Amino acid sequence: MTRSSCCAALVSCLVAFGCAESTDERPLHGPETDPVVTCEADPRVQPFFEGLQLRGRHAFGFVLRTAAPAPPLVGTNSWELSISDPSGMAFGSGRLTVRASMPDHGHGATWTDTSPINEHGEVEVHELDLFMPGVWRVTLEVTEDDVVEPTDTATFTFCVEG
Ligand SMILES: [Cu+2]
Repeated sequence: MTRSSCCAALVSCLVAFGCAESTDERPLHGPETDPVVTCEADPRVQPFFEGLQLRGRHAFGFVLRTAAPAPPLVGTNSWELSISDPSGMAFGSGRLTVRASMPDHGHGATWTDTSPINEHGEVEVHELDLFMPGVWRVTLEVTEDDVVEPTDTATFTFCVEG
């Protein structure tokens, strides 16, 4: 049941039966009445598909080539990405740092993954631990060799159902 149909059902219940004055002690929210967590219709989330491409503010390209599982599920996820420089050529050096957070819950992930980008601009991330259902924001930072600050960043926002 979606949240809106849940509310509609509650309103019609109040109108028809005067539930507000009921002495029934059963809580309105609990295991039987809470909807299954879904955020697919959330306007912030992006449809998740293999081949999804993002561009950073400094024109680096980030392509999510493969994801296992696809779409992402609660638990450990593995992604393969390709990074291109502002001219569109493979960015074949440096490293990719991945961070994750849940904006609705006000918490981050317990991990940060930094992996080397190979000479073809490819990078694999194997330990993306998305440990709760909901909206996840995953930030990708590409950093050149011998540099501390990220050269460019991009953010995926997507729904992990549960
Ligand atoms: Cu959370």
